[in-house]
Amino acid sequence: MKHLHVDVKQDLLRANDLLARSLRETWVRQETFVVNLLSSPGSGKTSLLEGTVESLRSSYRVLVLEGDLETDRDAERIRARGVEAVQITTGGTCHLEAHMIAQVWEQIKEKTYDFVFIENVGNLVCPASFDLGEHLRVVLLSVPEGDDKPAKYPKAFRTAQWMVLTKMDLLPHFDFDPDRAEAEARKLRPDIRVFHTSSRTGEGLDGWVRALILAREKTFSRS
Ligand SMILES: Nc1nc2c(ncn2[C@@H]2O[C@H](COP(=O)(O)OP(=O)(O)OP(=O)(O)O)[C@@H](O)[C@H]2O)c(=O)[nH]1
Ligand SMILES: [Mg+2]
Repeated sequence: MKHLHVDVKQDLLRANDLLARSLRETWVRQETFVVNLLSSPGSGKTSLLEGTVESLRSSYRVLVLEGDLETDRDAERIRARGVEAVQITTGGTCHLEAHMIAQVWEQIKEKTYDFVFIENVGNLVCPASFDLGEHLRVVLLSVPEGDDKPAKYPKAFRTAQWMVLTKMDLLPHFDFDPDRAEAEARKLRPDIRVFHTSSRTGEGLDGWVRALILAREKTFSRS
């Protein structure tokens, strides 16, 4: 039985990866840059996205897919910024899977976007195993969570190209060392790119948005 369990999981992951690959091919054709955001509950994913879409919306076509166990509150927060958002409620599943994204894409396939942001379900473990076809995976770590988290939840930090240290305005109140968090993450992924942001003060948001625009251009440049 133990082996059967493992095989089922492997099959599931293989099917997910095949579907994710086909989603990525579609998005490359459409020049849609897709970003998958992962973090613990409450690390500031929606807050970061609120500021991000606000900056991008005048020049780019932006869509946000919001993954949650229940409620469409996060999608409402994005819509309040004048940007399209689709809520995917997983009804208990602790991560998004490629077939959930594919279902959304079936509905909206006639429309194209420059940026799609996928806010994964708040969880630092499960989402790390599921490729959603994204071009860029970003893990968020907030100051109150502690700088030891990369070592404790390695897969999220090993599979993300970028890490955002969020809630930097809270640094004076917590025993959090950004350099230690970065060093811990680099042990898992030496080339991880690190941003420092605060959605409260706006610190670091311009640099983060500029980096996203450049990453999109680089992905679709035909040099
Ligand atoms: N001080 C401070 N608080 C923040 C910052 N960003 C977010 N918060 C607060 O942290 C809480 C959670 O923020 P969200 O953006 O909802 O976090 P999330 O990661 O989207 O949460 P889930 O979707 O539930 O996983 C809210 O009360 C925010 O106001 C920040 O930069 N500084
Ligand atoms: Mg959220």
